[in-house]
Amino acid sequence: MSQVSPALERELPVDDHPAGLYSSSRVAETVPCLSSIGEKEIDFFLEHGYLAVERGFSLEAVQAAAAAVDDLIDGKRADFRGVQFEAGLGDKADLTREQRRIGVRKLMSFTDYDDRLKVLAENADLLNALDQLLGAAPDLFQDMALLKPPRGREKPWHQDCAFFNIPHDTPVVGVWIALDKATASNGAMHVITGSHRNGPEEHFKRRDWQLCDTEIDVANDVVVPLEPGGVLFWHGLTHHGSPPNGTEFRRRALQFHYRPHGVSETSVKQRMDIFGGDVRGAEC
Ligand SMILES: O=C(O)CCC(=O)C(=O)O
Repeated sequence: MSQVSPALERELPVDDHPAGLYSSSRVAETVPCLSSIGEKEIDFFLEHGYLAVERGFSLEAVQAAAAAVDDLIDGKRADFRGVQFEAGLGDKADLTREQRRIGVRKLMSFTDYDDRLKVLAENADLLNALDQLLGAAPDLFQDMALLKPPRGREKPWHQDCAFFNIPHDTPVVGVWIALDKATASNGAMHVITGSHRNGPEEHFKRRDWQLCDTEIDVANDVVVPLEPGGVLFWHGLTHHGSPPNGTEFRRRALQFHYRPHGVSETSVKQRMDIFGGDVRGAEC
């Protein structure tokens, strides 16, 4: 049965991204599990800017994490303030529990609120893989979940480092863990293979803080479908995004970002001097 009730359906936002911005003709290959990551896989990551893992976490761990996400949405931790709803949902007080669950787009900073989520970010095999991918001991510096609701919006193409006040040449690795099966139809992640090697690019405030649509190298788009528990690693400068969820069911994923231990913060101005296309009057 669809997760969209007729009442909620009317209020979900219309997606207006240009046609042809995502291609699913190239599909990511995966390595079997986190412990299969070795020299060959690190070389792949360094060349392509991403690495997909078929079974990163057990189904039990993923189901526990998904239940923890629902508990946070349901307000079981009264002190948790990190819930953000999909645009256009009106007064949240009028939503039923099910409508709240499927109306949430993002959870921010949850690992300290539920051990079922924290254990994933601290998993020994994950940290070992990150140690190799970063070439240094990893520090978790951001945790969030993008829970793409039924017919939820696109996340436009961007580089994650455009959001972080850290030196742009700091190696940053994002980790995306599928809680539901992610497919080309429900908004799986897409990456532009090798794009991290071009360095930082200007971002613009359009549908989001994003790369210019006309600059996306769609010919090198790779879609990353994953089963629940599958993991995507990507470089902080890799162009990536996700098209709208065209289905009637939510597509939930956790996201953790790691950087080498001991990196110090820069300022918004320093970040904008590099990534701020609008600020610098660039054309898009
Ligand atoms: O989960 C998604 O659909 C996209 C997530 C993403 O790229 C981000 O939040 O930076």
